[in-house]
Amino acid sequence: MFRKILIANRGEIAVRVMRACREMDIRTVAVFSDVDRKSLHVRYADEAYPIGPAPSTESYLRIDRVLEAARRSGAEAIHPGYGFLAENPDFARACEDAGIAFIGPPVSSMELMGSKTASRRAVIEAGLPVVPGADRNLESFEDVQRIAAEIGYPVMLKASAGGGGKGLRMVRAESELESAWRTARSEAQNAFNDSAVYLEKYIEHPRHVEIQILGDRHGHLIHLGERECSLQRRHQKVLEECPSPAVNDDLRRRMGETAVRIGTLAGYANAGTVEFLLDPQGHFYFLEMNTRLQVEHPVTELVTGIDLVKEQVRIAFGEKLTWRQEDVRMRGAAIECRIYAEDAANNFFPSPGLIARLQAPAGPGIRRDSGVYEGWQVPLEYDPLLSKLAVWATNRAEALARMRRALGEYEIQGIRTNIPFFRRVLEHQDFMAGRLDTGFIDRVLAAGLMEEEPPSEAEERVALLGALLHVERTGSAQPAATAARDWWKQAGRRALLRRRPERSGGRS
Ligand code: MV4
Repeated sequence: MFRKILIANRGEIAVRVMRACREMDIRTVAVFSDVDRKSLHVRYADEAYPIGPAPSTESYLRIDRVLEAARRSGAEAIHPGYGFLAENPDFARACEDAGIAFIGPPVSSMELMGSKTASRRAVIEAGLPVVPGADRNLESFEDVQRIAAEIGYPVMLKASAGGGGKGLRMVRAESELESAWRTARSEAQNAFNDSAVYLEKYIEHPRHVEIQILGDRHGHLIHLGERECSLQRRHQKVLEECPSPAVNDDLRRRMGETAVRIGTLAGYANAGTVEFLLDPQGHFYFLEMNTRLQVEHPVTELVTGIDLVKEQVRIAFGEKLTWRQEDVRMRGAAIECRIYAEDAANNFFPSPGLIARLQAPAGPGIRRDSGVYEGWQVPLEYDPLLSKLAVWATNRAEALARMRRALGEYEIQGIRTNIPFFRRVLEHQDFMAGRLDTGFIDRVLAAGLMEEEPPSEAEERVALLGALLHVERTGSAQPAATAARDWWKQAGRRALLRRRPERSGGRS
């Protein structure tokens, strides 16, 4: 087995990969930018190398500096995590050229799946389901007009270079087509330096369901079931679960077999994810394939009991898969919340800063993948993901109750987080019933999910009393300094106030 692995990433995913390495008795090498000197992944690693200034283009995206750290440390393999260089075929090639194993798929699979139109064409040629639409880039508006009429409205314009909702335009009628085409093209040009767009039939109220696949370099590919990822905000997932409330054994088998065939046609090895849209009638369509370990992989691990990172390492070393399809069993239900440093009550505005206090949930069925610690400063240069809180229970209802309990135990002070948002989502009737689709988050936010309840009369009286006592004791109308606050006592008081049942007069 490898003796030493470099992790070309930061935050929670770097720590996650290192944990697998430690259990496998593999030494770990961290890389870090100037602002990450004190980060958790640097402290966790056996050794660490600086790779440049804070902007990721000067550090975590610098292939030359990452490879130089690998060479100096004597690492035999590199795990890229997700994001940064994870889906960059040039990086994978540069690793292999340097005689370092890239813990990921073959370069050719990454290249095929990196193009939305090329991967779509390959899936169509194999006779597998894709959303009806064009199988090539559309150069002229006349082409767009003709194909849109053939497909039938509503249609979706998509950037061929794809991703993140950029260059994505839904068009309800022909009268909107020309201006939508122009905006989609210029957005695609700005985001990807490639203005190519193509067309698909617009699927109404779809779910985003993805299949985890795992393949070795000896031609064996299996799937590990699905993840329900419909809860997204601005094309960013916020909560994922396994299994999907919309998938039964038969659908799982059909989607799984389709995913394995897509992996096979791509010559895939290592861990990958095939994304599908699932329409309300239960038809599924290939969307794209992600050639990396995904953020939400823990829910699959909790339900299958398979450690995806360890499998990735063994596969990259050349070992055969230890799991046959018929050995993969899904047991119970898992949910994950992505805990971000952002103010959910203020349009999810980023909230970096000092983590003044951190009290993590614990107890039965809880898994927390964190990249932070109390006393650490969340930098503003990167994605503000603090941790992923995942729970497992014997069924979905118990998993929801367990997640509510875990969120209630989670105390993060000094910065704002989206925990209050999750508390409300987990109490939403439609979410609890499993009635969700990709429009859910926008709908519930528009319906006032995060609106503050005005304080009750009782709360106002308590506040007034507190203010009076403060003036009396200090002789000052200035508020006490925030630094002197006892957060535990405060939290306790808030919780008590919240629980007061005597809310009088017509508020819900
Ligand atoms: C769609 C679609 C409906 N019909 N394609 C958005 C990002 C990209 N990954 C694919 N996306 C969509 N493609 C057709 N033909 C709806 C979406 C979509 C979506 C998909 C997954 C998760 C969240 C979403 C939110 C809005 C729209």
